Amino acid sequence: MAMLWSRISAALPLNEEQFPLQFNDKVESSVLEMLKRSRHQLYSDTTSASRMLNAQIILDFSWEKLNTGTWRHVDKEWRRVYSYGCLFKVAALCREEPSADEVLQALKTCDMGLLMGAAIMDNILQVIVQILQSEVRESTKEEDESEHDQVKIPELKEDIRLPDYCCLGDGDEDDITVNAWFGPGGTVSPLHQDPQQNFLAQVMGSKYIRLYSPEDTDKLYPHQSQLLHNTSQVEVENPDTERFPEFAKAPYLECVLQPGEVLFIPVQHWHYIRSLELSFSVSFWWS
Ligand SMILES: O=C(O)CCC(=O)C(=O)O
Repeated sequence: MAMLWSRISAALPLNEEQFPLQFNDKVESSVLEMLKRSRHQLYSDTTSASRMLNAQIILDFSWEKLNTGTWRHVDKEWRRVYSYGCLFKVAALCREEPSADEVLQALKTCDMGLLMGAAIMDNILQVIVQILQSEVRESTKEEDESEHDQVKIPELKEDIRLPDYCCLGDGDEDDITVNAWFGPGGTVSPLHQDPQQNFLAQVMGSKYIRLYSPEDTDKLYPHQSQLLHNTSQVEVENPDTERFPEFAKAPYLECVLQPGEVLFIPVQHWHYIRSLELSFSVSFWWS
């Protein structure tokens, strides 16, 4: 693991002056001070305990912010602060001859930053994940592959190819949005519509799906608020018939999507989805 820190530090800015820390005024000055302190520690000698303590304070503070209120209202600045916290924690873990366990902790920390944080410094956490993964691969080459269960986010993305069908439209390939949907049986996506054509590909497990035409929008009782106007208020499989009397009159199509199958959901068509078991699907939105 001796070379690990030199590979990670090569991905970092050369010195403190070149290391960006810019936030808007949503981020309190006390937090900015902690971030600056961690940045300073990155380029100076101190104990790894002290590095870890500062990083953990940043992580704990921003984690509170990420978990207050609904996700869509979380300010992106706090997601960036969280990513910086992850970066400083990885540095604290990997700086001095890390054990195999510390490298795995660093990997998990990067994964959390990639999932919950926002991209910082040209997505440096992604770059560090790749360095850490090659380190883990090298140091465990002789062991049974099945013993390694670290999350492989970049690899997962490389496994997904855009279906040729997405080229049927006039839209640019860069405008195709790929989303992965992973959850246990019983996970429900409430009835909603989206502004693009969609190919929903089922990889693992099966899903019950209902489609309603946009022509029947009036019978589906979309929320009034601007934010949720694309989502129905009706609980599709247990509708409140007194509040939503017209819902039962809306015709629909239904199916169970099985692994290996792809469902075309035309633009603006309302869809309700319930996974029947542990399920993984990928959707491709295109125009
Ligand atoms: O599979 C799901 O649960 C939701 C998929 C979906 O809503 C979409 O692809 O737009």
